[in-house]
Amino acid sequence: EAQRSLLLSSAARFPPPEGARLSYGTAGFRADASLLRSTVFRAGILAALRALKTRSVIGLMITASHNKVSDNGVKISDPSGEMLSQDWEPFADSLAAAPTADRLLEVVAEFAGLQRIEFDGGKVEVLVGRDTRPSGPSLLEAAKLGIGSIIGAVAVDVGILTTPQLHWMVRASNRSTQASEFDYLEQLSRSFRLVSWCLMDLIPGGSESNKKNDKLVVDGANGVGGEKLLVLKEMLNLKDLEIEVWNSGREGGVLNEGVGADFVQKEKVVPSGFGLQDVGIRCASLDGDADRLVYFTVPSYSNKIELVDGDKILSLFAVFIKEQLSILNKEAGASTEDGYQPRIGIVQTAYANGASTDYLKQLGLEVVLTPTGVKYLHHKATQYDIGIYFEANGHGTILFSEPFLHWLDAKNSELSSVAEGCSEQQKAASRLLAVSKLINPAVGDALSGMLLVEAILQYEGWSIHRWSQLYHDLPSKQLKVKVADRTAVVTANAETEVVKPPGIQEAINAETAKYPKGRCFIRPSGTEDVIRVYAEASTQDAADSLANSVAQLVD
Ligand code: 16G
Ligand code: ZN
Repeated sequence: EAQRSLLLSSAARFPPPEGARLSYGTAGFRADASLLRSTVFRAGILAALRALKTRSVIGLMITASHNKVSDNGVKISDPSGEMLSQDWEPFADSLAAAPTADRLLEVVAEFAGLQRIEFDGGKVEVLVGRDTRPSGPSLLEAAKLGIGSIIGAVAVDVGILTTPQLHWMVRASNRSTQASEFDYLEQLSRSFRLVSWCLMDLIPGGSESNKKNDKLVVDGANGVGGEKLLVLKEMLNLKDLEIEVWNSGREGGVLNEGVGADFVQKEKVVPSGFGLQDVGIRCASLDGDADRLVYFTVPSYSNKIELVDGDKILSLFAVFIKEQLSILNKEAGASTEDGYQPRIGIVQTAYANGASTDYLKQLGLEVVLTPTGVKYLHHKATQYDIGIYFEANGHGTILFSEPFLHWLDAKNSELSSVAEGCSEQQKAASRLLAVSKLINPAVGDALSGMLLVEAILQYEGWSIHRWSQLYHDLPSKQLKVKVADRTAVVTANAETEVVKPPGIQEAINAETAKYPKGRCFIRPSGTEDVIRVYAEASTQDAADSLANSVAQLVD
């Protein structure tokens, strides 16, 4: 009864926006910030119920990532740091859509009954983070009131964070390890030092020769990532690598405007603040909430960058891990009898450049595609001992299974007890263990991903150009088409095939067949009211033309 009246009275303050119907899309609710107070309040209720149901710490992140500064959004992190379990999404939608406070109460009561959620006064926490958007503070208040309207749930304001920091903190809280933002930064800098040490000092045939050249210039998208990187840089106190941060937000530029990983990857143009002074230098770009990372170089002759996207980061990680595993296995052949063969899985989406998929398959790796959206890729990657996933847009990470890590640990100690000095095999085990500590296991994380890229490039002794030449991207083109109802398009096979409306796929096939190395697919966006078109072919003109003709089929 107390619960009912508490919920009713707070809900009355947050009527849903008129004429807007929001849905928990690929990455939570997202809209113009002025429409979001009611939705964020309700997301607070959702997070509180999720915390009661799981009896764990849950996260609520207020961000619209790479979208424009006037937008905002909200998404929930599950106890493991993963995205909200998909079976709760329909409930999120009904909560957001409830037209009145009374109806909201009914929706909550019904769902709580169904899920057997008990309001027994047990205390649970929801960590609330936000990015640097000016609408953040007001939405934070809405989230806190939503959480506070469920008895037993407590909102903990963890301040301005990157999305991956929040996911990491939720995961760490539930493993009762140190879980503050400082702990995150500590873990990153400590494990980067460990990785550098393992990769440099344990490098095959010596170390010093690889420590050279090194400067990295980072575009912080005028968002939270740039600011956090500046703090991390202080903690790292690197000698062999100079990190410069542009667009940190401290200089007053607008979030995501002409800057950031999404802009760089889609437009392939030099971000604002970068120019001739950066020619030939290794550059990286984060998105507005720092869960995406791409690299690039600035050529001297044009404002078109040379892009090193998520597919290439994935390839770099895959090459390195495969190398270490084969060192382990080679010598293991003779000396070990456990016969354990870890399974590596590479997870991509249909947006992965065809050249990357071919390259990875040629390395003998198992490559699978999932639909777009971190939740799909992440889930697939958990099914391997080492699952490496990346979207071309730069979101991705490496997941190590618990049994594999135990095996590595055991291997590591076994080897150190038998070998005189340090065998190649033991070095490989140490390297992999170090990597597992650096990389964020909850979600793609631009900061930890960047540190790993830097360590591997040093280890391999590769410049960004050498890295970029692992394979050559096929020219590609992306378009979006505004449609009345994007849900009319239904896809299958990881979005590579249209099943509805009938006939379209045949027409796409017929167009695609006209182009050498042609590949093309369409899919409804999960974040905007559009149908997206992706085309690839052997020349840029061909890719453009294929995309255009398929876009006309959709119109
Ligand atoms: C969201 C997804 C991202 C995906 C993008 C596709 C998460 C955390 N983010 O930003 O992975 O690439 O949506 O957008 O899942 P679209 O559906 O509009 O093309
Ligand atoms: Zn993002």
